[in-house]
Amino acid sequence: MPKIAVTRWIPDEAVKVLAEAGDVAVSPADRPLTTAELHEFAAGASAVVGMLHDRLDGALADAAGPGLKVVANVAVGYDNVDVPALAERGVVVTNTPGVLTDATADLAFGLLLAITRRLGEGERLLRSRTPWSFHLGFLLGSGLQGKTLGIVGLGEIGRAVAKRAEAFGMSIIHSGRSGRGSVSFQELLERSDVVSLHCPLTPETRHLIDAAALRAMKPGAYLVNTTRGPVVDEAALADALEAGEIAGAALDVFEHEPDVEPRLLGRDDVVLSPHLGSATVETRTAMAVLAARNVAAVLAGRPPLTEVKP
Ligand code: 8YV
Repeated sequence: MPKIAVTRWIPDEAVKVLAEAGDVAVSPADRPLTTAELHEFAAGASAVVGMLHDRLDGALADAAGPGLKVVANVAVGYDNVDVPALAERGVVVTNTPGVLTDATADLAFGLLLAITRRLGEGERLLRSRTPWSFHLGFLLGSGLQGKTLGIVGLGEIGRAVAKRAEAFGMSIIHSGRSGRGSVSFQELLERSDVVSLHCPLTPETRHLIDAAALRAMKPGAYLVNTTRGPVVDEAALADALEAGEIAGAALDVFEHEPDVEPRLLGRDDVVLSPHLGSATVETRTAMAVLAARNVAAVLAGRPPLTEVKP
């Protein structure tokens, strides 16, 4: 039976699918493996099921050995995977598009509501047992109706966020190449009341939101990030918030994940969640099962369901 190395806990439903295709070894560590541990764990594997915190590259394939056929990333993003290096070694790469679109769009919209309606601040106020009473000027947020949402990266998740925003009476612009609402990135920054990031992390999008981009945003605007942390220059974001250049930010992902820029942690105009975009029972199960089906297909000599082409 081929060895299938799974780098972190996955739901039983996915283990069952994998168990029909090979001998499944799930890392018992309740943390990301170090590179050395990952390489040792993958030795002799025909398939590696990896997480977004694993570096899945040529060195991993070399450590696994010539029997490695497939690397299945349990995420739609694959900036942690060196696809060309794996392709060179004849290894198929797969990801998990589609199944996490709604969950991630829901979380993005939840963060948007949390930051514009100051829910984090309100929660902290109550939990700190601070005395309060209702009054007309208390913890006022910013309404969404008639406001403009700027979507950076109009893929499946960006479109799902647009759909939600339309239902809330927002108008949508995006920096996608064409179609209704398409504007330049610069115009998007200048016009949006909320900028929501949905582009993948690539060399081109690393620090796309830098000091200049933040300066171009409206002073009353908010930033929402549910893609990858390094798309935002976190130090520049802290500077921009300190200088009052934007009104707030809601972040599910971090530049140096799991660490968070310390200056953001103490700010009331920041809402933070620990990479929960796809974190529902249903979605995480669907992601893991899709990854497992990809592995099973490749090991059986069939084409994978969702391949990342080099
Ligand atoms: C996240 C992800 O939960 O699949 C991915 O690539 O990172 C998602 O599952 C989401 O993008 C973060 O909000």
